[in-house]
Amino acid sequence: MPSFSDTLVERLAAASSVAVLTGAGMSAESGIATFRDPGGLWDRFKPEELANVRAFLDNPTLVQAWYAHRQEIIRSTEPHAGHRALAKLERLVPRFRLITQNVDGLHQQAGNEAVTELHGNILRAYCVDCKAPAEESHLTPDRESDEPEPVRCAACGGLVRPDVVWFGEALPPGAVEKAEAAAAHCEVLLSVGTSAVVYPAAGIPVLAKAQGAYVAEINIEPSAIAGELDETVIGKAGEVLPELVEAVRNVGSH
Ligand code: BJW
Ligand code: ZN
Repeated sequence: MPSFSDTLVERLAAASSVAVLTGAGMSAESGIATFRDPGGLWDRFKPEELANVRAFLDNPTLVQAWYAHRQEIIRSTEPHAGHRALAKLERLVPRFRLITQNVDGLHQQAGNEAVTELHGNILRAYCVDCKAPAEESHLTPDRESDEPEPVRCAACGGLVRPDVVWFGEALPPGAVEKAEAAAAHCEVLLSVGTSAVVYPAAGIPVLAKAQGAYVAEINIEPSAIAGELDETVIGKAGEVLPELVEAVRNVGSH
């Protein structure tokens, strides 16, 4: 039995403009740990303590090693059925925007084209001083020596950091504007696999709702903003999304 409502299927089938916001729960079934669930990536650290410039400057080797480890995991993962369902949905809907907080590139790998990355991409890296992109995005500190040395820029010797957005940093130029415009103009917004505690991303479903969209979230448990939305579909992204998109195709307006 599908856990979503007929209203959601009908609204999606009739919509000419749809936006989707995704978070770490979207990638969980691809084998990438989330941030805040038990056993998640940051179990030993609070993300607010590690994902900021001060933590990086205090201990660049630790932070680089941490990101190098995550790059390795992400390079070996693949999109799942839920990612593929969202790629299908993009082809069904005339105006579609996928807004993601994820830094793993799995939506693009699955075939989505209209993707706005709010928090950057972990597979890129750059120099904090001259801003040059780092060759091969390599972030593995030299652990051969007794005192591991952080990775430095080949051009100027500055520290190399991942091209992601840390707390207190501005989101990529134009990203929030694009996401908010899509949210303000869509008829349906799906918020998938996000705890909705990190802003400005968490404000996007609420903005869509205020502007008249039908807003549903898909999550294994209600998020921090569940009470403000039209519908919470309890279930895994990799199971609910293929069923939902199939139901929309069967209604057939698209
Ligand atoms: C499943 C599932 C399955 C599991 N299926 N579901 C307004 C109010 C209060 C504070 C602020 C505010 N505006 C800004 C702030 C400050 C701050 C903030 O929000 N702080 C809060 C924590 C209080 N925000 C910022 O600092 C942002 N910058 C900013 O606002 O700049 C302003 C500025 C302007 C001009 C100049 C300068 C500054 C930046 C935020 C950056 C966030 N960065 C991180 C790290 C990225 C890099 C990396 O990967 O290391 O982004 S933190 C981390 O959290 C990551 C995520 O994208 C983000 C959100 O997490 P997400 O995706 O929701 O994951 P989880 O783990 O929390 O949740 C997973 C969910 O999935 C759960 O609900 C599960 O139940 C579910 N789930 N399995 C479906 N199979
Ligand atoms: Zn440099």
